[in-house]
Formats: sequence, structure tokens, C-alpha cells
Amino acid sequence: MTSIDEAIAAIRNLALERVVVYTGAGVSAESGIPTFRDADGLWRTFRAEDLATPEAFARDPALVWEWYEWRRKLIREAKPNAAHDAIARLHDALVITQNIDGLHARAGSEHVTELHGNIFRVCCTREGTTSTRRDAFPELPPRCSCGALLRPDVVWFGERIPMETIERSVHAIERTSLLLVIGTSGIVYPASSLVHFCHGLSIEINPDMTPFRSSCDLVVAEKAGTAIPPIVDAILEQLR
Ligand code: BJW
Repeated sequence: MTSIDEAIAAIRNLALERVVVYTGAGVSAESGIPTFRDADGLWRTFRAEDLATPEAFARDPALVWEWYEWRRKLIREAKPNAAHDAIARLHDALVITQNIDGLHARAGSEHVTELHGNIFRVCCTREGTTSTRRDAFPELPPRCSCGALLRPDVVWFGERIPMETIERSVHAIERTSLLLVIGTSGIVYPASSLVHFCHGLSIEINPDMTPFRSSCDLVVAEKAGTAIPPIVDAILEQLR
């Protein structure tokens, strides 16, 4: 285990050129958005098979949409936290996130790759067209002007992340001198495999045990809101 000060010392030893930040639900936990697999996580109360698969949507689109409308309201009312804000100060960094909450962009991060989509985008199930719809829908399930059902533009279990998104992420991680892996349990494929493409220094920030404990160079067992601001200060000094 590494202290925040030890992680900062390691960063100060780097010839730092590029930074990639890879995040999961834990980075938004301090904004009040539930994670999936923690003690109070979504998958402790809800079954993924009923709500986050194409089969579940085909079976009962209204039920799936009720769940997403509840989460859309929670996320609309949430604010970026100290970790999102600090990450946004890394203007040239690529942020690769599994989160669909859009909080990195709201905090001001300029280069964000959303692996699992965005909860405020919808997709027409007939035409495949996407659009942004932030407000609550008057009726569930919502429909496109063509009459077909709309679905959340997110990646459910059994669905593919677009190849171009994966390739862009792998390319950035292969070339980075520093990778911060923040708040993800690291068990959802293929997102979890991206970290293995890093040749630079990799630092995990997560208070709990994950598979990245053995694959990252350093592990800071702290909450993101505590560890990320001083780590970002050190990165910015090193990039000058
Ligand atoms: C903090 C903190 C603080 C807390 N600070 N840290 C067996 C059965 C079925 C499927 C599979 C299977 N084996 C493998 C699969 C494939 C499957 C998969 O990986 N399943 C695993 C669960 C086993 N993957 C897929 O299906 C993917 N697609 C695919 O493989 O396609 C292949 C294909 C090929 C050919 C044709 C078709 C397809 C797609 C996966 C999509 C995942 N979707 C979700 C939902 C997105 C939409 C939505 O949100 O509604 O994505 S599931 C959920 O998990 C969500 C997340 O992005 C993802 C990852 O979760 P994350 O972010 O890691 O959160 P948690 O809760 O797991 O962890 C939080 C962490 O934060 C914890 O470690 C805490 O300690 C930490 N923490 N507070 C710092 N303050």
C-alpha cells in the first residue's frame, strides 16, 4: 500500500508528458451517486438481469425506464465533487470513464471518453439516431417522433462498446507516462482490461480491494476526494 505522499514522490520522479485518468463509479460516490457493487451499491438492491440487459428492455421497457428516470433525477441533482474538479484541472489529460453520469464534463474536463455511454442521451430503437434529453419524460417508456421506443444510450451487459472507442482508449493508455485508476472494481470486461495496456506508471486510488491491486504499480487506499486533489497538484507541478 502507498501513502498519498509516496505516490506524489513517485510522480515527482517521472518525466511526465501525458496523463490518462481512468474512472469508475467510485469517483462519483462522494457526489451522492450510488456505485454498483459496494455495500449500498445498485446491484445489491436491483438485479442487473432485470434492468441492464437488452433482454430486460425487450421484456419490460417501462420498468427499465422507471429505473433510469430515477437515476437520471439523482444525477441531475448531483454536483461534481473534489475529485472531478481536480481532474478537470488536468486540461490535456484524457479521461476515460465507465460512468454514464457526465460529471467529468460538468466539472470542466475537456477530453472525456465515455465507455458505457451517457444517461442523458437516448437512442431510437428503429433508426439508431441519438439525441440529448436531460429533462424528465412526461410518459414512460418514451418514444421517438417516428413512433419507435427510445432507449437510454448506454452499454448494457452483452452489448459491445464501439470498437473505435476501445481503440482510442488503448492507444492513449499505451502512450501515457502516468495512468490514474480511480474508483472502479475492475471486474467488468472489456473496460477492466484497458489498464493492462499501460507501460507508464499506474496508480490505483480506491479504499477497497480490487484486481488492480496486483496489476497497478502503486495503490493508494483512500477515497478519491481525499487523494486526487494533492495528486493533481503534484502532476501539474511536474508538467510545468
Ligand atoms: C471508491 C469510492 C471513493 C467507492 N473513492 N473509490 C458472465 C455472465 C454475463 C456476462 C459476462 C460474464 N462474464 C463476462 C461477461 C461480460 C460482461 C462482464 O464483464 N460481466 C462481469 C460483471 C463479469 N461484460 C459485458 O457484457 C460488456 N460487453 C461485452 O462483454 O460485450 C462482448 C460482446 C461480444 C460480442 C457481441 C456482443 C457483446 C458490457 C458491460 C457493460 C456494463 N454496463 C454497466 C451498466 C452501464 C449502464 C448503466 O449505468 O446503467 O456499467 S454495469 C456497471 O458496471 C456499469 C459500470 O460502468 C460498470 C463498472 O462498475 P464500476 O464503475 O467499477 O463500479 P463498481 O460499483 O463495481 O465499483 C466501484 C468501486 O469504487 C469499488 O471498488 C469501490 O471500492 C470504489 N469506491 N467509493 C474511490 N469515494
